[in-house]
Amino acid sequence: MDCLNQLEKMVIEGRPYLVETLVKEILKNDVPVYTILEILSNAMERIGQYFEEKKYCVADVWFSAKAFDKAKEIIEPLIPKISTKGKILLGTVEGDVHSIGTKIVQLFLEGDGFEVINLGVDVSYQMFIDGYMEHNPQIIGLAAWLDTTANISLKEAVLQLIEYREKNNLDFKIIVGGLAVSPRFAKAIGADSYAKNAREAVYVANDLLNNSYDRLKGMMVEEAWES
Ligand code: B12
Repeated sequence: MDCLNQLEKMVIEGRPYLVETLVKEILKNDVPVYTILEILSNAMERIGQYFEEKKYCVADVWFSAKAFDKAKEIIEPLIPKISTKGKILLGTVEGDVHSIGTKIVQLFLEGDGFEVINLGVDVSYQMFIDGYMEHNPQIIGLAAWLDTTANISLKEAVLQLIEYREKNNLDFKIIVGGLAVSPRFAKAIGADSYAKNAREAVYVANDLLNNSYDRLKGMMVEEAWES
């Protein structure tokens, strides 16, 4: 437990080398990878808060992102790639370089049995369409962090994907997320669903594909979508 608290602290303090040592130590003690993932997710959410409160500047955030990437590098190969639940194409929209959130969403979805193709950052609508043609996913997940990219690139990408879906008589679903997106905005631009965080993204993805999942936790998502 002490090591887990220490890990959260070291990610927040942005110390990649200590994070590497700690994650390896934690894994030796048979701690589930999912627990480590929760710790990383909490740490990164805390960093977002610190930034808002002006306790952290961009450089601090950058070091924490490096520490997060180091931990991700170690735990990613350990996440069982069962991929029985369906395929999801993920990406951060054009003009936006925020990637930590989508990486966390990817790890949570993979941990739940989805196959995820993460197109990374600065993804244009055409790249999403090309990605669909190449991988044939059941769900496409798009995210935006900046007001500008949400209002321009995300809106455009969702519009183009809906047009492409209708024109070709396809039935993939569109989920949107990221800090600049609200359930209301998601609905207004025509997305099929929205998730506030990685945990919700897992419930929403299961719900859209009618997979079984924890109904109680799913309710919270549905309430957010209704409001
Ligand atoms: C880290 C960070 C950066 C890092 C990004 C590093 C990286 N590799 O990702 C760096 C330093 C590069 C950066 C750059 C910039 N940033 Co910045 N950044 C942040 C910060 C502090 C934290 C974001 C984060 O990683 N949070 C932690 C993760 C775990 O949480 P999350 O991102 O919310 O992700 C969760 C959910 O959104 C959801 N989710 C994520 N993806 C998806 C996908 C789908 C499909 C779904 C359903 C759900 C989902 O699940 C995730 C996990 O639970 C935020 C502040 C904040 N409060 O969040 C500002 C913030 C987003 N940045 C901001 C700005 C302005 C910028 C810059 C323009 C700064 C500048 N002047 O250069 C540039 C933009 C460059 C660009 N073109 O994109 C603003 C945006 C303001 C706005 N509303 O437009 C914010 C809000 C800070 C602020 N208050 O000013 N940034």
